[in-house]
Amino acid sequence: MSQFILHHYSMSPFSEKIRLMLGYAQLDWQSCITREMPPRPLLARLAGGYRKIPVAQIGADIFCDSKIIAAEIASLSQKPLLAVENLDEAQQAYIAKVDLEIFFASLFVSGTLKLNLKVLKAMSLLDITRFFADRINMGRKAKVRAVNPLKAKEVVEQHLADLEQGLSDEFLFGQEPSHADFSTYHSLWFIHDLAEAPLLQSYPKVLNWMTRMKAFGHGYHVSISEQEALKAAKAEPRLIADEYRQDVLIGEKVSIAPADYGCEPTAGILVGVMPERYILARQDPQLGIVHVHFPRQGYTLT
Ligand SMILES: N[C@@H](CCC(=O)N[C@@H](CS)C(=O)NCC(=O)O)C(=O)O
Repeated sequence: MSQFILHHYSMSPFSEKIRLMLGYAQLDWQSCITREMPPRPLLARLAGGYRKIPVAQIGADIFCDSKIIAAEIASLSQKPLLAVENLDEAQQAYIAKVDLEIFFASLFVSGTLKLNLKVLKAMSLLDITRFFADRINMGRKAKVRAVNPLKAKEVVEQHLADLEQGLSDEFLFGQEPSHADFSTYHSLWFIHDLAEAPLLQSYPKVLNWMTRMKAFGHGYHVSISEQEALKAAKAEPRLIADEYRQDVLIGEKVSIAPADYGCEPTAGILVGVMPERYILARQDPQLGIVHVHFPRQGYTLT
């Protein structure tokens, strides 16, 4: 069994992006389910303050943000197009847009009865109350306003019309799926599969592409407990090549936080600076040292 652990929850669109990527990459993985909102004591030990989902783990290396997780999947599966940094500027800009503006617009248009019933089935009333309080608070503290909720439907419809017009190949940018396909998929999955909102109906090419994407599945995975994930973290983090240990800040105490929303920082010692990522070392009394990987793009280092 592979050592790749995904910390996620079923209704999380960004987790779906990674689950589907794992299916496409045909990598085995271990599934560790986390709650829909903090507190998440296990993840706090692994990733510090970082509060977004998904988080991935390979032993004592912890990967925050779907961009960094995708870079790991790309290198494990030899599928370079899954890593954002291997794509051209236009595709990278497109991914930034769908992962922020289209993601939020999709959440706003997905308030269907069907979604509410699924949420009621999956969570207790107390947790639903906590969930909404948490998300309202997160929205208040956000540093960006991704989309005006009143314009969300318009934004999603324009996005769907653009996709329908642009889809001339099997996938968005050619015959092979890239990170852009998975970034596009997760928001539409939330609208179409989870909320069952009838918004995609008049876009046959988009629906066919969704079917092709969905066919990748989630790959072979086994469920593990939080205790097992903790046990896996009691290992040596992997070595960082000398070329990534040259930055003047290496060895300094820093904190890293997303620059958009959910901006809770993670503090640690900077031990690696790579073209696409920062690596922080954190000490846990029982686990020893863990290395936490963050993207550089969209994150602030203080
Ligand atoms: N930039 C992040 C965004 C992740 C994200 O926004 N995830 C949502 C769930 S789909 C989240 O963390 N919501 C708050 C939470 O679950 O606590 C990534 O690419 O992983």
